[in-house]
Amino acid sequence: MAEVKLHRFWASLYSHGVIWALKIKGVDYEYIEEDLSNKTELLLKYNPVYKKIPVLVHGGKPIAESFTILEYIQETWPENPLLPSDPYERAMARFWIQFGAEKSPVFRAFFLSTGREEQEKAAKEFLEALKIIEEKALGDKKFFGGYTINLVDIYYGTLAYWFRNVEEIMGVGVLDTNTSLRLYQWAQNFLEVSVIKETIPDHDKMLAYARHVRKKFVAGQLNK
Ligand SMILES: N[C@@H](CCC(=O)N[C@@H](CS)C(=O)NCC(=O)O)C(=O)O
Repeated sequence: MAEVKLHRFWASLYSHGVIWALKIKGVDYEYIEEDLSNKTELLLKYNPVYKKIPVLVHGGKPIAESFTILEYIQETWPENPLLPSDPYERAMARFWIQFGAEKSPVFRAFFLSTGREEQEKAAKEFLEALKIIEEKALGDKKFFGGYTINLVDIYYGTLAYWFRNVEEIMGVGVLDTNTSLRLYQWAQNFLEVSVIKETIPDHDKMLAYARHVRKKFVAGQLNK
């Protein structure tokens, strides 16, 4: 099998989605940890357009942008499918990933909000988005993919474990049994899947990193 390498950053949610997909497919790969303030020459060469991680390098050929990478993984290693075989169901899975991507400013605003009024507004919009996902995409299923996880689970799963930090930092329950019982249960189920559980970074380390990022945003040292 051609060599597979992944340029990543340990705390990056985008990197995690790719790692989970590779693990589910049973693909062996080598990690290349990037320091985002001092990126390797190779990363800049492989992703000259965005200069961001993750970048997957398969047989010397680089692929950038996490969703493009996830689709590539699915097409290259079809075992343990991460998208439905039915074209309509596949289109629906892509629809919900697209919905999440469009709502990402809402998720971000919630994490970065300061002051009571801003926080309440952000929390309201955030919960509205969660309700739509819960009612229209998840329904009564265990996972978005049914009995097993698919790319929609992977997409929202990166948020599921990030939420735990957000809740702790903001002192607000996001995914709780009162507001979103089914999504809450889904998050619990998702985080218990062995490939997910094994690869999630240490909680305290991640929490410290999330606090650091939020502090920098609030201080205006990073763009919202
Ligand atoms: N749309 C990209 C986003 C990737 C992204 O934002 N990567 C961040 C780390 S989480 C990065 O490389 N940041 C470095 C930079 O912006 O210079 C994807 O889905 O892969």
